[in-house]
Amino acid sequence: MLLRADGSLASLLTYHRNPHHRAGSGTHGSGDLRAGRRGEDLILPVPPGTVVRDEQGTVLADLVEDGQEAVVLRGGRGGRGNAALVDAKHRAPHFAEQGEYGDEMWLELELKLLADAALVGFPNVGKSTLISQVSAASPKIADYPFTTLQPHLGVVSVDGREFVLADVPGLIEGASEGRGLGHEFLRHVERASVLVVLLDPSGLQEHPAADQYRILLHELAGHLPELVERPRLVVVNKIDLPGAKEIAENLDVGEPLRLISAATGEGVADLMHAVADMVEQVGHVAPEREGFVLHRPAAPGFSVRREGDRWVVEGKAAERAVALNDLTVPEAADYAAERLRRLGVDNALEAAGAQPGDEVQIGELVFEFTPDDED
Ligand SMILES: Nc1nc2c(ncn2[C@@H]2O[C@H](COP(=O)(O)OP(=O)(O)OP(=O)(O)O)[C@@H](O)[C@H]2O)c(=O)[nH]1
Ligand SMILES: [Mg+2]
Repeated sequence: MLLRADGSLASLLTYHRNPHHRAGSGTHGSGDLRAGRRGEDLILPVPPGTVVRDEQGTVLADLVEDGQEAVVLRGGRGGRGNAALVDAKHRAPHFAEQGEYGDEMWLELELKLLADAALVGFPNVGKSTLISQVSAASPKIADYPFTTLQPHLGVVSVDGREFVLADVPGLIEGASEGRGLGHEFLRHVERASVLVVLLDPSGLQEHPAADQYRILLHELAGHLPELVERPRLVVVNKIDLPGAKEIAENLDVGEPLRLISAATGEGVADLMHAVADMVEQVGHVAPEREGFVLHRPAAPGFSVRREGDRWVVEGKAAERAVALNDLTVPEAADYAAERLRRLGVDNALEAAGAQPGDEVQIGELVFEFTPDDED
């Protein structure tokens, strides 16, 4: 099974709704010189920024950029046909291998904060109101500053396109020097490839809208100069309030303004289209992470444990060694025994204290331990 980062996806919602996926099993090898077919690969698309963990929480892959892939599970190997099992001792084997079932496991998929667009504005301008209007995110909304203290992410769908919008806590004058947790909040803005600056024309703000804009740019630049070069949209919210539209229409910040009311929804759909367009132009975020880390699952091996007066050998490689279709054929049994010895199963059993004649179980097969004296 293969996971592939796909830039056209922005969420893991589909795996939430439909968590089970399976790749094909291998087919059996056969005696008429034919090998079994390999189980088919399953490719699961995930959004860039997806971290893949196994059930123990070990990171298997960190898919950062579009197109990156990670093999997390192998499909069942096809059984080898008799022709492939020929060796010095077995010139015409009358046995073939069984196809394997693929492995199965639960994977934990986590999408790291990678917003395409971030809402930037003074406290109380309506950032949380807006994100809760356009996405499933539902941060607390209240008529006092600093209601939001942690970034919230929402996935916005606009005619088949998706992007991730972040509601970032409000910024204030001096934020870039650390005022009002400024550094912390500004860090969330760094990763977004598009900024949506929200201004509040109502008298509820300490500063008039034009000043809000000037101060915000100053703080962005103070934190990270390149933030003012980021593509951005400038938006005036709350135009439903009495007199607010007039103020907004007379506002000149040297850039085109979009007027909306997050409360009534006026202008909101148009704004989301514009954000989606801009995100598309800029491309999804290239996050600053260590890059692509791929951790392969541990190589299949085997383990030996005692169960009552029997030794149980577990693990893919050992089970594969005895997965011959007919172990009652003496040469097949020899062949299996040889493979087990080469894997080190004999030595491991001996080291664990197995005595000649003890019962050993591998998969369905139970046999007597008969260590080879050759080595
Ligand atoms: N009339 C009107 N009120 C709005 C609008 N948008 C937001 N509000 C109100 O403004 C207040 C602040 O809204 P929030 O969405 O919490 O503002 P915020 O920008 O997230 O604030 P912080 O999290 O503190 O930074 C709330 O009382 C909202 O109901 C709007 O379009 N029109
Ligand atoms: Mg808020």
